[in-house]
Amino acid sequence: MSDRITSWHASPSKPNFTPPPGAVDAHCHVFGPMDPFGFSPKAKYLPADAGPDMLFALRDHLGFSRNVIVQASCHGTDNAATLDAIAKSNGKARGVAVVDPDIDQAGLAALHEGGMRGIRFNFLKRLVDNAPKDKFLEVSQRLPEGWHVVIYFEADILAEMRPFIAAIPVPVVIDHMGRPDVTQGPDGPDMKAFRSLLESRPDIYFKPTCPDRLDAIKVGGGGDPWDAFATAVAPLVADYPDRCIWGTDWPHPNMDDEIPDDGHIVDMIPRIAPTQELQRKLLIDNPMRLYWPEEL
Ligand code: 0GY
Repeated sequence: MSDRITSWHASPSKPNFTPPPGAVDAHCHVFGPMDPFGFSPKAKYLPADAGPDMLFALRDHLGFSRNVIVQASCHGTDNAATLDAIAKSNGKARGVAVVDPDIDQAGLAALHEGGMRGIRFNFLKRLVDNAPKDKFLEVSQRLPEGWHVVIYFEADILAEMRPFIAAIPVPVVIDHMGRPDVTQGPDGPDMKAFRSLLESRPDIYFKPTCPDRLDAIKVGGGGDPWDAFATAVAPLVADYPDRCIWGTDWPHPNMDDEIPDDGHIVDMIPRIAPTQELQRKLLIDNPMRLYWPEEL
């Protein structure tokens, strides 16, 4: 693999929106540092180091209180870098692991002890070589108490994902709403299909996140300030206020052009969740229920 990619903004602006005290950035990652946390031999991208110090500095700069760190595909099923970041957070971070589905119960218990509260199943072919649904279902039946499953897929496979999602025995969180085409608008086919998935069971959460990916110029969107994203997503948050959690997606894996300004990403929050009540649910109540339920 060639050069290491720097996928994040060097000096993100201070957002105009001030997150409420206790707000959780519930979708972010760490990359390494590569020494000592090397990347997976199967990684599809090789990022520059973006370790916990950088993540926590960004958290403070943007006005957040906590992080949920999602194990990124470049680290494969070795969760050491994510666990290290959680350990360094003084209790202000928890995580979502990616595991070999053959992991034993002691391995799962150790991840729980290290602050993990869920596992992620990634179905993006550009990120992972295979996604064995039967094995994913088996491991999802023996997760530690209180865990959930995070699923990342794109809108074109939503229909084929439905029986799999229906069979998962714990709550489900869908990354980036299953990547709908937001330029279709709030009533377009992708959003309609996603709403129908949400209607299929009451414990599916979603992340109304990643305007920079879903409303990018290179996919036919308008780019920052991501108006199509705001138009398509605000009604979804309004209709499912108890089922959404939000995150920056820093350090924006794989973004090699149109790198977003994280201050602008935060300024999307009042555009998709315009009231203080919606903001509290999106940024505090819903993520706390999934990641720090003992503090409620
Ligand atoms: C995201 C999105 C992406 C990457 C990963 O684990 C990952 O590498 O999640 C992506 O490339 O779309 O949410 O981080």
